[in-house]
Amino acid sequence: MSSKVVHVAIIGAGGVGKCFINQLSAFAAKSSVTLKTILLSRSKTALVSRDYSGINLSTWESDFASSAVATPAFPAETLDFLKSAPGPVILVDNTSNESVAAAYPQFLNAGIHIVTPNKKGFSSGIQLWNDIFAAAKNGGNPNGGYVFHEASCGAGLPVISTIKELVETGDVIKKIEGVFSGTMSFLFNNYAPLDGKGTMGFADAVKFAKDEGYTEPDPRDDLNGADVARKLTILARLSGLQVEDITKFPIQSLVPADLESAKDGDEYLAKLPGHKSNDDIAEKKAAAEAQGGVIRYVGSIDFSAGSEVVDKVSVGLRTFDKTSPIAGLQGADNIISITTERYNKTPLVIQGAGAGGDVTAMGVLGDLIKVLQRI
Ligand code: NHO
Repeated sequence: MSSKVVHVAIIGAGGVGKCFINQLSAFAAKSSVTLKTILLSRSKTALVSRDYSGINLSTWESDFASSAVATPAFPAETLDFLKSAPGPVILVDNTSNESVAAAYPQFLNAGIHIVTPNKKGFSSGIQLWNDIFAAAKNGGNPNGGYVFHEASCGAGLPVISTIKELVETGDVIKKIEGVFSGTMSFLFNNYAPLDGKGTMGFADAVKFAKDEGYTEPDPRDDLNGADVARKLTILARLSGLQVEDITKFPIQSLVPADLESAKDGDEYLAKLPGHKSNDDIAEKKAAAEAQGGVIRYVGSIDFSAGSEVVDKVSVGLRTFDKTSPIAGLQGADNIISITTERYNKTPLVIQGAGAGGDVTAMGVLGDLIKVLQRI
């Protein structure tokens, strides 16, 4: 008996994409479904299996290096190619590209399934969120494709699936708070460690986090708080709070205003030592220590606070008692604490590595497996 064939199109092969391809390759070798990767693209060049027979994943890196095939135009050419596949297609978006995310509704409406760690589709304007789920099978369109985005918050940690299940089973979310950024976690765990022995200045701690590979290529993309704000927007929407976009609640940026215009991450890192903003953060660190606490960069959604999004959602530095689980985090770990009607006295807590290629790719492959189980 021949096995079912499912086609996979992978857009983006950077840090997460490479890990994903390795994991997919190992999974495909033991899967009862025949998985054929028909597209593997980066911004400029691609591998394309025009006859839909599948790309050889064991040699993809060398094949890619010698490929002169231009990446098919997106979305039109890519959509036409995928729609003509002789069977179901799962599109894996491993980019952080906003225009790729903006085209999800078209792909879903064509019955193409989407799995992605890209936050843009789910944390930009609410209209895109509504359009994505109106087009998706798991949003009510019987002819649409499935869409899953577990790794858009907490990498491979089961944050999104847990919140969805709480809501679907009739629980009511009261509060979500925690450390949502692996970069910010690593930065503050080193800058303000529990033992009070942090000797690095803030600028050195930022550089250390960058050198250890934890920050985005331009560290300002983590330090301005937008990454955490995007994750909170996703969780708030899943919990039933209509957040229009990330401009609707306060975000404490740790990038000083005059360094926002630095031309790139290198210029920012070069100008940060000696900048007055380091003294401001050092003062906050000292004030926290004087109270027996430490500063951590956190996000919070308190569904009972006030009546507007601006009252309920916030992102920024806060002081935590040294005995609190948030203060005691290690490395680049995330911790997400969810208080609900059911988990009322003791919140449900999810904790573990929240950044990095392998754990993020695991969330994406887990989503791909969810699609395979449903089609
Ligand atoms: P890269 O390494 O920049 O790779 C992006 C790839 O996309 C490149 O190959 C580029 O050529 C390709 N690309 C861009 N536009 C394209 C286009 N139009 N067509 C074809 N290819 C295109 O990015 P990463 O690190 O691999 O990230 C990929 C996605 O995963 C991003 O959306 C990112 O936000 C998401 N993600 C990454 C991580 C992580 O740890 N690296 C996490 C979650 C999601 O949980 C993690 C996290 O939040 C990290 C965060 N910085 C933190 O908590 O500190």
